[in-house]
Amino acid sequence: MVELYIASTCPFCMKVIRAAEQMGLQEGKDYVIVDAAPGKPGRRKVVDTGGDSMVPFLIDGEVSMYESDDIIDYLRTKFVS
Ligand SMILES: N[C@@H](CCC(=O)N[C@@H](CS)C(=O)NCC(=O)O)C(=O)O
Repeated sequence: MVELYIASTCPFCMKVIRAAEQMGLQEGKDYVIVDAAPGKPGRRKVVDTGGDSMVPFLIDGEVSMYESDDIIDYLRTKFVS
């Protein structure tokens, strides 16, 4: 399942979540949200996987990416198009 690493204070993260909801995607079915606020275990996973301490971050199997617009495009291609 797609993992979305976010921080609740991050507007780029909220943009991704809003877009996912607008696509009709369901948390727990299509994607899981992982708290990646600074100091949380999710942030460690972000850094270990992608090399940067930045959110939003998507992991889907071997695929990973940081940019919110790229993440939205990825979700649209995977689930909608
Ligand atoms: N260009 C990125 C910007 C992401 C960004 O600036 N994220 C901020 C939080 S809103 C961040 O991760 N800052 C470092 C941190 O929170 O430690 C995108 O659109 O996804």
